[in-house]
Amino acid sequence: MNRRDFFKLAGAGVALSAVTRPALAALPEIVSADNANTQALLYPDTGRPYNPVVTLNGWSLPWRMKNGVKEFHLVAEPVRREIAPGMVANLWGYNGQSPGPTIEVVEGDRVRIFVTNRLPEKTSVHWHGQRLPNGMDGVSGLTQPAIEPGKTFMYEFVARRAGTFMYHPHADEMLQMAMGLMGSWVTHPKDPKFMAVDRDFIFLLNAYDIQPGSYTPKISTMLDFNLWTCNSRAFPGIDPIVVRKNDKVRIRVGNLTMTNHPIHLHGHEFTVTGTDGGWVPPTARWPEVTTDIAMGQMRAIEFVADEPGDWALHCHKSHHTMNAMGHDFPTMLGVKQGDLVKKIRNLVPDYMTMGETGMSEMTDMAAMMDMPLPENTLPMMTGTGQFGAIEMGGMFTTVKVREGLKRNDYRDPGAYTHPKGRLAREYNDEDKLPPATQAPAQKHATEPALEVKVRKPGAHDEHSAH
Ligand SMILES: [Cu+2]
Repeated sequence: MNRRDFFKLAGAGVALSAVTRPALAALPEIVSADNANTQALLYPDTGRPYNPVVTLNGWSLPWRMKNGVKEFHLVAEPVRREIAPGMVANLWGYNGQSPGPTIEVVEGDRVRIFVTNRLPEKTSVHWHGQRLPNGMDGVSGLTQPAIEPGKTFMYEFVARRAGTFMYHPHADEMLQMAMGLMGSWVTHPKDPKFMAVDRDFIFLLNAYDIQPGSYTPKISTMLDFNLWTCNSRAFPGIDPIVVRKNDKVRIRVGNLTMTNHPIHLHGHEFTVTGTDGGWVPPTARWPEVTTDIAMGQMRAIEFVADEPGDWALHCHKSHHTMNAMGHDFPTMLGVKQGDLVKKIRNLVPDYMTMGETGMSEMTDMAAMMDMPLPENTLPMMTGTGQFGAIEMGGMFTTVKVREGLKRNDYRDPGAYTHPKGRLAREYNDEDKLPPATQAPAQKHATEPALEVKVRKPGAHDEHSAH
């Protein structure tokens, strides 16, 4: 399929009154995405060669080469983003989606980025982590005047350092980032063989507070967000990371939420090979299965995908693998509720409790309690695997390791087929469970009487008294 098929030109149907016609002619065309699918790799047809990245549930922005300068055109604008099937959010983004498209350049490239503001308020773009002239750093008021609505600004600098970066506004920052205005940036090394991997993925961690039944994030929320997303997608809306067995895999993650996220990979150890500051020297790396990504940080992790299967990749804060629902319900484990809930709901229609045996039953709570979910609201725990409910939402996806995939095939291969005898199963013997016995008391092999001398602080002893 032609990559062009994925895109529509944003010109049609969009008011261009903000930008004057002669100015528009000199600007690079506006390329826009109208859906949240992971798009095909964007291979460079001009400039230095590089190995492109896959933006999870996103895409990379095409450029035009003008007198040796790579020119990109970002348009900050209100967008509608599908968070997962069944829920759409009114966000702010770039070029049709939130987050905006990934910008890919090569170390040493001269880059010119036109930024058109179609938001109702002023904005700016900060190129997070880059070496650049101070006046290109995008901090409104400090390093430049803000970009007023309808205006287009031009940023220009040389991408001096290879690595993983982000871009986001530095104007009314809290509101604009709570609305989803952000994007990823990769500066590839000049030598495509340096740190080369077989598959290279990138996404941003972001979070929203969208109350059940509504479409627009609350922008003053400090910590109590209810939608934890990767590239503004919540599980099961996040695409799987599909790799071939024995591929060397890199996953680049940036955090633009208001809290940290310990990102955990199942089945493999990885090393952190890149941070905000660049590549980690090989002698300074150590193996991990979880790496904490603080606010404003980026991490590149790498591993060899040598264990076939469907491996979970998720934030280890367990309330970050849940979707929006009330979090103020009481713990009812072991409490016999009978038809109490129904009686209370006669008085308090929205009353909900956690189940008496746990929360799994909330997966089909709507049916159980004869209560439909509010409009435009994702179930709290959702997603279905080949063995039933996964009971996850939020920052959760899978790394699908398969043999026999084609070189550029990133399509979801479906559920993993487990080899015979390599799947957890019910123990089904005729024998009864053995009776429980007391754990034996711990005994030391030899128990010499220990003499402990206690020296009280301040007490005069032979060291302090002269
Ligand atoms: Cu998290």
